[in-house]
This record gives sequence, C-alpha cells and structure tokens, in this order.
Amino acid sequence: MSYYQQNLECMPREELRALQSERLCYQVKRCYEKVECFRKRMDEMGLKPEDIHGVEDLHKLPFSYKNDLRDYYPYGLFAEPLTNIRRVHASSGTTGKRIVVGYTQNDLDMWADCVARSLHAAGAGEDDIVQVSFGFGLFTGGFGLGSGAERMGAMVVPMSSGNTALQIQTMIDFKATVLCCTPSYAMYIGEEVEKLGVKDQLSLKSGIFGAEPWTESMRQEIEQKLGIKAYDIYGLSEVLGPGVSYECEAQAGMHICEDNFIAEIIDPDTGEVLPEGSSGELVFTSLTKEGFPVIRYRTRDICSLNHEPCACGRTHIRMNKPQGRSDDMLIIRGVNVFPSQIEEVLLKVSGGQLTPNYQIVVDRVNNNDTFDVNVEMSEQFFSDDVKSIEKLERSITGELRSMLGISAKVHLVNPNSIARSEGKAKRVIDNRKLR
Ligand code: DLL
Repeated sequence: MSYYQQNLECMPREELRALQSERLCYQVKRCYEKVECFRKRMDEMGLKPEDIHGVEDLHKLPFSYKNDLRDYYPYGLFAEPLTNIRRVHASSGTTGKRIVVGYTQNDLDMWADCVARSLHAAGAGEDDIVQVSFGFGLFTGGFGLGSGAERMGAMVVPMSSGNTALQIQTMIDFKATVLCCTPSYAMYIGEEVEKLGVKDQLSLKSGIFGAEPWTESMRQEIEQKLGIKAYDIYGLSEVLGPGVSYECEAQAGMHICEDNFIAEIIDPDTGEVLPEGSSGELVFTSLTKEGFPVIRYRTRDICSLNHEPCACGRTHIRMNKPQGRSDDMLIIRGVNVFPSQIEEVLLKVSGGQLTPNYQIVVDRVNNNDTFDVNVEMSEQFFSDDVKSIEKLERSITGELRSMLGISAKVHLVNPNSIARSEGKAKRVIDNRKLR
C-alpha cells in the first residue's frame, strides 16, 4: 500500500478545525513559555495564551517576520534546547546573514510525512525510484524530498544538483521513475535529454518540482520533453521546507497540510485578514513544529486560497501558485537573492572605487537564469586601466559568490550610465517570464 494518511488528509472540515484549535492553543502556550521574542510581542499587545481559545482567535496574535530570524540569529527563536535539535537547515536572509531553522526528531518525522504525502499525491509509491536533484545541504530541498521518499518506502537516488550529463546517465542506468528538482533545472535536463536523443531510454513517469515560480507553459514543456506528469510542491525553510503544500492528480492548486499548518491571506500593507478567495500575502502558523515553531509567519508570497472541495477527496484547502512577492526577493537558479545582499557586498568592496548605483539584470536564456550585476565606477576610479577594472570585477564576483552561493556576471560601467529614477531606484530588471 502506498503512503497515504487518509485519516488526516481527508478529515472532515469540522474535525480538522477542532484539531487545529486544540493544537493552536497548545502551540501558543508553548511559544509564550519558550520563545522570548513571541512572549514580548504578546505582552506588548496585552495578550495572554489563555486569550486564545481556537482558530477563531488566530487574527489576534502578533505576526512574525524573516527579520526576526536575523535579529535572533542563530538559535534565539528555537523552542527546544539544542540537545533536542536533530538537524538544522538554513536559507538566505535579507542581508548577508543566513537564517537558521532547527528540527527535533518529531519535526523530521512530521516533515517526512508531509513530503511522503506530496509524493503519493503525485502518483508515486513504494515501488518507485526517486532521483532527488535538489541540493543536499543547508537548503531544505534535497534532504526534504529524500526523507519523504524514504518514508513513503521508495528507493532514493540522492544526486543533488549539477553535472547534468551524469544526472541523465544515472537516471537511465538506475531506472529512476520520479525526478525531483527545480522546474528550471527540469527544463534544462529535458533539453539535454532531447539533444542526446535518449528520451526513450528514460523510465521516468513523474516529476515533482518547486522552490521557485513556474508557469503552466513550463509545465507542459517539461512534461513533453521528459515524457512525464509534472507536479508542483511548495514550502519555505522557516515553516518547514518542501511539503507545506503539494499538488494532487487534479493539478489544480496545492493542498496545504492543514493538520500541521494554518494558512491565512492578509493585506500586506495593513495586515488585515482578507475574505476567502482574495489574493494577498500568505501567512503560516505551524501547529506541530517543536524545534522552530512560527506563529503568523509572513511568507511575503502573494497568492490566494481555494476552499472548494477537490476532486481527489482531500479536504485540505489548496493554495494557488504564488503570483509574486510582497518584498524584493528574487529566486535565481533556485537560490533566494535579496538586492540588499548585493548592496552589502558592493559596500564592502567599494573603497571609493564604486558609486552606490547598481542594477541587477535577470533573464532566462536556454532555460537557464542569467544573472548580471552592473555597477557604476566612481569618477575617481574611472579610467582606461582595463586591468584594474577587471581585477575589481573579479573581486566583486568572488564576494558575491561567497555571499549568495551562485555566480553573477559583474560589469563595471561608466559613471552616470545607469538610468536615474525620479522615484524609487529601479534596482532589478527581471526579464524572465515566470508568471
Ligand atoms: O524553496 C523549499 C522548497 C524546496 C520548496 C524544494 C519546494 C521544493 P526556501 O529556500 O526557504 O525554501 O524558499 C522559499 O521559495 O517563500 C517561495 O517564494 C518560493 N517557492 C518555494 N516553492 C515554490 C513553488 C524552499 N512551488 C521561497 N512555487 C518561498 C513558487 C515557490 N514559489
């Protein structure tokens, strides 16, 4: 029997709400006792855990933000002592510092359950061979999908990302039936498969892709190139990693694991909860997380929730594909990049040689993200000395790579050559058609 938690995934809505209420009250009490930041915010609002009686009181609770993870770096928001933490993961923060999240053994079990559900919903089962081509490491993708596939009872091929020729050969030799990676990497693999003319040697039947926005047309292309059905999976490190929500065979929105997470949609400017069906910022509360629980965490992802019953029989509500973000985070080659991180590097390297004027240009060529950073030289530094210019470009490139983990092409440009804006500076030009 394939992995399917029917009792939880198909729970009647009233029962689910009662379960969420019970778990919410417990989690609020726990966080109040164990997490200083949360307790302070509750105290400031004159709120006590006893004031929260169930899901109906959720809106009274304070929000939490990505910057909290920076302010309490690295472990200040953990609700368990480090001796109870089995694993940490990390992701980009809004500045140079990474944000760190921790998982107890129960958290890792719950996470594996959520991902196993996602794989099962995508038609996978214990007879499958799952090639995980998400990065294994501090990023949650590799371990998340790998552990979920193991939990489901499948065999895992933990490839990590990169070395596409070897990826394809392994897929053929090991007879992988399910591929997990970012949609842009899946497109790239698909193209290489076409070039090599080896599509008929693949055993793939489905793919589970996420960690970045992708369109329906990308889905169709991936499906055609690899001869598979392609499913979406969503998540974020602060809330869990992959598996917060996932597509089922209906491929009409991603079911949120509502026994573990409550979702809300709010107006990103006022913080007000929006009526059912509205588009706004997605906010999550983790009901069962022990190591790093979040209450009303502002994801900055803009999307809407679908409360209609789903043809698959699962009762958990669905979220539509995120349509954008309410902050300036970019996802380039699956890596989260904030303009403020680039600013920090430029400031560090500058030494009077650069002006504060820069522009990030992102595009997609042959289904690969290109990432260029144009920086204006200062009048003093500007000269015909090509060698010094190239040296400075190399130094910025190196610093950016160590800050972000991906490479950018850095171009030092003449003073005053980047267009000035009368309002907010246009720091980012994103020419990709991802939505
Ligand atoms: O990207 C977790 C993940 C790994 C999800 C593997 C799916 C598969 P972070 O690095 O913390 O975590 O980035 C989280 O990525 O807030 C969204 O903006 C974006 N994102 C994640 N999944 C999707 C998706 C992982 N399916 C941020 N569609 C989130 C669109 C996505 N955007």
